[in-house]
Amino acid sequence: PIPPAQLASLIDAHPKPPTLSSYSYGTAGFRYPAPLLPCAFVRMGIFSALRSASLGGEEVGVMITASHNPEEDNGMKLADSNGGMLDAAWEEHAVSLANAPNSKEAMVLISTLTRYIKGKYPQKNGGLPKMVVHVGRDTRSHSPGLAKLVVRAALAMGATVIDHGEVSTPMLHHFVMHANGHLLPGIIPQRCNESGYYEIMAFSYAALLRTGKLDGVGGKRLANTKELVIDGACGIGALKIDTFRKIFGKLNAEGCVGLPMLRTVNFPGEGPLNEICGAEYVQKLQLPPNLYSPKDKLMGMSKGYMTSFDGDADRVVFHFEDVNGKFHLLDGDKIAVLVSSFIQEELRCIDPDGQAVKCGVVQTAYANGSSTLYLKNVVKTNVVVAKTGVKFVHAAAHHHFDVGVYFEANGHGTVLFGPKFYDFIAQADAKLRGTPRNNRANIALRRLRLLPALVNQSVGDAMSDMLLVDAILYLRGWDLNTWAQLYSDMPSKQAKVKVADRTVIATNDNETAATAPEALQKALQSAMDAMAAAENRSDGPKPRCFVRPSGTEDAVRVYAEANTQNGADSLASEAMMLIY
Ligand code: 16G
Ligand code: ZN
Repeated sequence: PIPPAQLASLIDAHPKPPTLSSYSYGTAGFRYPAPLLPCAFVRMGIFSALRSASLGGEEVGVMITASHNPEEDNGMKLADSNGGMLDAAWEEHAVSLANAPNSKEAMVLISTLTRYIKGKYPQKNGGLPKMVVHVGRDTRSHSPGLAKLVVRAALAMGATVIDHGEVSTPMLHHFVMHANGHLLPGIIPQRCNESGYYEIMAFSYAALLRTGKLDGVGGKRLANTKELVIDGACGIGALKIDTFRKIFGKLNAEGCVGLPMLRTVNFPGEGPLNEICGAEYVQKLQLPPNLYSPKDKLMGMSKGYMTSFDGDADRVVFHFEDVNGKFHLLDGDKIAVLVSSFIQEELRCIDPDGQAVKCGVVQTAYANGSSTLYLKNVVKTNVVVAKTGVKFVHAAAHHHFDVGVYFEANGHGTVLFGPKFYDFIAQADAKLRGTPRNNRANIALRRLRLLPALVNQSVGDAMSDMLLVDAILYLRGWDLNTWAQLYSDMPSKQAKVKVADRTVIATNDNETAATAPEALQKALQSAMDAMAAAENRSDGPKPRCFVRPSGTEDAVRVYAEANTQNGADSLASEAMMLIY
């Protein structure tokens, strides 16, 4: 039984900040300047315990981070028991509890939820079912204090708390997914802690590399993929990759072939978190990151092959400087193309008709038009456009495909393997038994079977995605130019407009068209048509632009692309004028 007085006094000790009218649950949870958060964090500690109880005792997670936002901000992402984002209906309960004006009203909400849960899962002792909450935090200076509040509140509810300390967001989601792994089809439960995470990834990655030479195609590290430099954005990813670097050393000693040299730069403390470095900066500005690490650490570093993570390591983009010193960005779209074509080609080695397993890619409106065209025409896969935000693209991948690849252009993405994929593997295994180990179908089977272990299926994961991409390049015997040149991006322009009320702009479900104000979409369409007429190209993607209210900021975002940078810039300016 929960001692209500203790809970109420915990809530009272952290009152609502007078400067904040209400907390809102953005695309990825709560995100505010850190001093505004203690009130919400106490209540979310209580809430997460209730969420666990509401699932009959399945384990849930709380991640304390503000991702790619500046150091001053913090926030929280809630992980449901399948490792994914919190269920939408429960988001509403979370928001109500966060915004209850005082402890008395908060306690009313808590009692209502408690009664509901007890009705759903009656216990012999009349209490709530078991509650387990996993807590993780990024490297922000205020994260430990905020984590403590969550832990105290969850403990006050009677929950068991597993405090993982500093971890990346996807690690926390991975722990939660594996903690409940016995409930999830296809997921073989692993130890839900850091060493379990490293083990499964390192093992499957090394095993994938080992299939490299078998098909006579790849198994080669070309000049510019020998050293992989990781820009950790001065956040958690740098620390965790460093553990991986040590595991690589061990694998090497054990004779594992094909590993690249790993070098980590931009550790916490070496520079400001996410500032002029990291995935958000590199992708939005299309510029290389600043290198904050001391000079001696950078000595002899090649600029050939680099990745940038964001502040909580759930996003990754790749980039390199070519021999002429020109910067090339390989963003989430390029990753989606690489990964989906790899999986599809391997599947076809077993099932040439490609009928057994439905593959597809989920993109957002931000996906470069060239990538969409390439996926449809060259990879010949299905493409679905979903609303921006991980919870939307994840749900779409799950809903539409047996193997659903999703990536936002900003580098957040993963692959989801559905039950039909696992059935396919089991059937292929039976069919191919007794055939020569090194025929192409058997090699493909070995590769495909490793993917669900290497890929973090709970959420996009910079580390897991990085290893997957690297393994594919190695298996294909590709260098970065080959990958970069699969297609050329349409020049694009992103901008934001500060408006008094961003909600006056509304869009259709997948944000590709504005539905309000009424005349807006028509005006955008004629701007696009005029640009298409001016460019007068019969091939390639048509100029495109859209506007949408941001889900994380008080602004309207504008995106435009055209066949020239000037065209994209002027289309974006026109769209901005239409919003003012
Ligand atoms: C959040 C989303 C990210 C999305 C971005 C869009 C998650 C974990 N993160 O950061 O996927 O691209 O919001 O921001 O869902 P915006 O609505 O301000 O453009
Ligand atoms: Zn992030």
